[in-house]
Amino acid sequence: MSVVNYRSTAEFLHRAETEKREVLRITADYPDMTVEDAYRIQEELVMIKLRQGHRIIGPKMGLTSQAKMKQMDVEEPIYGYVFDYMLVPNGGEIRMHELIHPKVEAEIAFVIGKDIEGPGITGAQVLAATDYVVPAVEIIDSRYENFKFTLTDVIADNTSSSRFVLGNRLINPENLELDLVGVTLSINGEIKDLGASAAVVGHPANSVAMLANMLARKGDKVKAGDIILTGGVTGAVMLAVGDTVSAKLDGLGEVGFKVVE
Ligand code: 0L1
Ligand code: MG
Repeated sequence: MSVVNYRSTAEFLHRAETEKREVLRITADYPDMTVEDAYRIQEELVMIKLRQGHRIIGPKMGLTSQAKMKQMDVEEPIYGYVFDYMLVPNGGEIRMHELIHPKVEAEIAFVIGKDIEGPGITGAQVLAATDYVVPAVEIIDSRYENFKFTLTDVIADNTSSSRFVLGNRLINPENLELDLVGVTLSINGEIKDLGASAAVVGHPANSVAMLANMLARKGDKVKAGDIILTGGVTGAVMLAVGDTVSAKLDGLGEVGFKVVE
């Protein structure tokens, strides 16, 4: 059994991101890698980015839909982190030459007002600690060849985090039935996918609760000021240069961007 070198594996994945180069999945070398190993690599990757001067905007949740969990054969979602350099202004541009093979998914983001410390956190406690919800799109860009990976590969790769866009409207979550938000994801005016927010573990607040409970296992918590992407309401759709992307979320508004070379 090979022993995972967390630091050098994180450096390998970091280079793949900065050099915009897809790489062979790391489980080809470390077939016995555990979920715990994968999060240790992710922590090293986060440290590299922090040492470079990047700032964490918040943790994010991935694999939150039944479809994605079934596809990856897991019973709980995974988390990663989004950073300041990943934030694209609403209506702004993402540059294809900075990325590998990006896909987009529509999400609901939570702006957290008070610390949320697990274990045992519920969706209701999350809603009480949330200042606002915001429409969002996440651009995921796995560093692995052909977006092919196992669960541990994708955790180590910071859950494919790459870019994200937040809408302009901040909505008080009390004013919405957050599990009943209808969402469309359009590219160049054509609907490419649609969904309902209950696809995110029954209610997007449950996703933040699960995050708080998972972070508690390593003595961490969801913090006041975090902006949290709760997981894809729609599936992820491949992007191409020239695309104009728009997500419409009932009661939350619209958010989008363009893809340039
Ligand atoms: O945000 C996400 O749900 C991405 C999780 C990683 C899986 C993927 O890259 O599709
Ligand atoms: Mg996502």
